[in-house]
Amino acid sequence: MQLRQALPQAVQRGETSLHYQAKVALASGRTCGAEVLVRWTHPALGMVSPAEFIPMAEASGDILALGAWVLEAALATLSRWRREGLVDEAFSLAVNVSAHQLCRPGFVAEVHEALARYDVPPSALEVEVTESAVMTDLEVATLQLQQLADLGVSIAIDDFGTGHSSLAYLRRMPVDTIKIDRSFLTHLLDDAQSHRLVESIVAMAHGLDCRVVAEGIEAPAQAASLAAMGCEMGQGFWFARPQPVESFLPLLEEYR
Ligand code: G
Ligand code: G
Ligand code: NA
Ligand code: MN
Repeated sequence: MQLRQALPQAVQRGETSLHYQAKVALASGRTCGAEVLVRWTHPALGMVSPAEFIPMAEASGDILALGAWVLEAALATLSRWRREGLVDEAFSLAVNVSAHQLCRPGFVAEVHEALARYDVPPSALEVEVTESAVMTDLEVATLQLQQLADLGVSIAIDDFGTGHSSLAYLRRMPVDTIKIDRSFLTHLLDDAQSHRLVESIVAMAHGLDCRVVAEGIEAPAQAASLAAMGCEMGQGFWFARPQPVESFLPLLEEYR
C-alpha cells in the first residue's frame, strides 16, 4: 500500500533513475546498444524492483507518466553520449514500452517530438514491447507500431516465446528484432531439445527478416552456442549487469 501511494510522486521527487544493460554483437563481442531499465529508490524502503512497481504502475495508470519520463531521460542521455562521441552512429538505446503507453493516442507523436528535440535519429531508438502488450489490443498496437516504424524507430518483441500470442501477428507487424526470453537459455547447453528449440526460434526469426537477441546469457559457452546458431546479439550478466550510467560508460569504452 505504502508503495502504491508513493508511486505517483516518485518521478517528481527525483526517486527514479535509469540503469543500462549492454547489448553485445555475438560475432565481434562489441557493445552495439543498451537496454534502459528503470529503477526506483524509495526514501524509506530503498531500491524497489521494477518487477514489483511496473505491474503496479500499469494497473494504476502511473505507467504513462513514468514511461514518458523514461523516454525523456533515455533520449537526453543518448543525445549527450552522441554529442560527446562516446557512442557511434549505429549505437541504439532500447526502451521498454507497456501496452497502456503503446495504445494511447498521441504516443507516436510524443516519441517523434522528443526525438526531434534531442536531435536523435529515430534509428537510434528501439521500442521493446512484449507479446502480451501487443495482444492486449492487436489492432491499435499494430497501427501504432507501424507509425513508429514509419518514423524509422526499431521495434523489438520482448520476452519472445513466453506470451500467449499467435505467430500470425508477427508477419503483419513491422518487427525488426526478436528477443528470446531468458527462460529458453536455462537448459541450452545440457538439453538437446532446448538447443533445437532455440535454434528453431532463431531460424523462424530470420525467416521473418528479424534479428535475434538472446536474453539472459550468463556463461561464455551459451554465447558461443548462440553465435553458432546465427543469433546476432546477446544480453546478460556474462557481458554486463544492468547498471547506472557511471559504471556503464567505462564498460562501453572497454568493449568498443
Ligand atoms: O530491471 P529488471 O531487470 O529487474 O526488470 C524487471 C522488469 O521490469 C522487466 O520485465 C522489464 O522489462 C521491466 N521494466 C524495466 N524498466 C521498464 C520501463 O522503463 N518500462 C516498462 N514498461 N517496463 C520496464
Ligand atoms: O523482461 P525484460 O527482459 O525486460 O527483463 C529484463 C530483466 O532481466 C531485468 O530484471 C534484468 O536485471 C534481468 N536480467 C538481465 N540479464 C540477466 C541474466 O543474465 N540473468 C538473469 N537471471 N537475469 C537477467
Ligand atoms: Na525489456
Ligand atoms: Mn526481455
